[in-house]
Amino acid sequence: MSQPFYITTAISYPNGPPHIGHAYEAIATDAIARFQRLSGREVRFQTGTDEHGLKMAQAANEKGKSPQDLADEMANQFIVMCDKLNVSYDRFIRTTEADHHKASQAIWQAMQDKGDLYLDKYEGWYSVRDEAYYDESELIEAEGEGGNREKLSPQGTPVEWTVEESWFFRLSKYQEPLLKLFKENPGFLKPDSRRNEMIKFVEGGLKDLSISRTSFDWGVKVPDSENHVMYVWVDALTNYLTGLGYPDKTELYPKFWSNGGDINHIIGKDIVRFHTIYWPAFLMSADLPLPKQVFGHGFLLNRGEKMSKSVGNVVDPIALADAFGVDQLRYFLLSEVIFGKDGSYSADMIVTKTNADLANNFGNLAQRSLSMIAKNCDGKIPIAGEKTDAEEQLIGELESCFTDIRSLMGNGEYPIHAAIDLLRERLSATNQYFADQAPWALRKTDPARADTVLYYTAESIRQLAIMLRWVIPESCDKMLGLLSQSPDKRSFCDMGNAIESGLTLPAPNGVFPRLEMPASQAEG
Ligand code: ME8
Repeated sequence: MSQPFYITTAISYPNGPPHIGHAYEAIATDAIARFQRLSGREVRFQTGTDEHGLKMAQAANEKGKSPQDLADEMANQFIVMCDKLNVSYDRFIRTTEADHHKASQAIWQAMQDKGDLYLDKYEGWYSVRDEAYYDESELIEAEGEGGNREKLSPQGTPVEWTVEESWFFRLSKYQEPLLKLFKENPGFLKPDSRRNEMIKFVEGGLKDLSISRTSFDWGVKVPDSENHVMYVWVDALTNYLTGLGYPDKTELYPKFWSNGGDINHIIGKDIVRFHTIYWPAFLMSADLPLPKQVFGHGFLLNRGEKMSKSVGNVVDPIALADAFGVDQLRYFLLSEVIFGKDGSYSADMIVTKTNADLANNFGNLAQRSLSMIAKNCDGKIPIAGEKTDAEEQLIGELESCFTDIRSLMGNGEYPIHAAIDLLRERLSATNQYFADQAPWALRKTDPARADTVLYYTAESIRQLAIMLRWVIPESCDKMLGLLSQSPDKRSFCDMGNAIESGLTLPAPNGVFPRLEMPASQAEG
């Protein structure tokens, strides 16, 4: 039995509704989780919301609400988004839950017991939007939102000079262990380009990290230091442990974390520092095992501009899914964006790509072949005669595609787009096979041969639907339903069980509608 697989997204700030960047991360992580499940692995997939911190407190204040009310309202929208997009999480965690406070206090205590925490005074440039302190040397000078030149964080967000009493974490102590981690373990941070950036950052010298706040109280209380709340990133990162029951170490924790667990964090490129420097340092301090991999995906750009709630050019993922279809949105994002790089989105790109690959390629193939089976074979999978070279090639290439996508998805870089490209090529090749063999013409000259062609076309569709199920689950399940495949016969281990002749099929109907540009999106 292969090792259990734990995969997480970042937990999102619910200071506003989810945007397409959140949807992208959830969909990509879901695709990887589904791929692993189809491969037969035991998977635990966690996502959720990061509800503490000054950013949440300020957003609530601006809206005239309590932070808890804002968190309740917005977290619900994130849950609705995940459910709508078929994101197959096992746990949706909210950091305001009592078990999360307990877990955060437990890791704090473990770091304190190690002698890694001390009380001091902090003075520095703080960005509320990034929830991070910056060094003077990291700041940039640029035009701020008021139009004047001002000091901004490296992310371009406003910073304020802040002085407060604070607990500190001895991050400096972990400089060498972190460099060792990066150097000895090249798989820890992917893609590679992000690793070099982090190595440079650590080599530049690590300062101890301020990890508590006294200026506000919306957070997890520091044990025995009641006027301090934890810096939001300390509690946020701990969510990955909370979801496994930590500090209880009896059930999920040993299965997915401690026993050499295959632990994978999928996050955006802007928060790689928190996940590959602070997080492993906290874990080392608390004597807990480290994740196997942190993957920093790229950003989704709306006509070339970074989207953010603060900037205001947010695209509502639920509206997009309503306009184009859930699987259309999933397919577009996963096939268009090179995983790890930035990608761009527009409404006409979604329409063009999904019409070409889903409606015309996959949809037409299924519709044409299954209607022929309905009409000419009494709605039953026909009997296959001897394979000719054409079928040998068709089936042989599907087999190698199956091997190739598994090896691509197992190489630690998750080239989702490349795996989908291979599948798209197989869809085109199957369409070509169908067109070349022309079973409608064979029907008149050689009906047994026409049956053979229809059989292998149906078998190819079955295999393709199983191989694409992690990308577009709902459509592939519809397709497999049209082939009368029971729900427990739709995993990678069923690839080799060819469809049975004589199986009765339901009346075929279209799985992928052709999209028109909806009027509501025409401007986008
Ligand atoms: O960073 N394209 O929350 P968040 C792709 N609470 N991904 C994007 C994106 C975009 N345009 N914008 C944001 C936080 N993301 C913290 C995380 S984890 C312990 C705490 C990604 O709501 C972003 O990179 O700002 C992050 O991975 C996730 O969405 C949540 O972002």
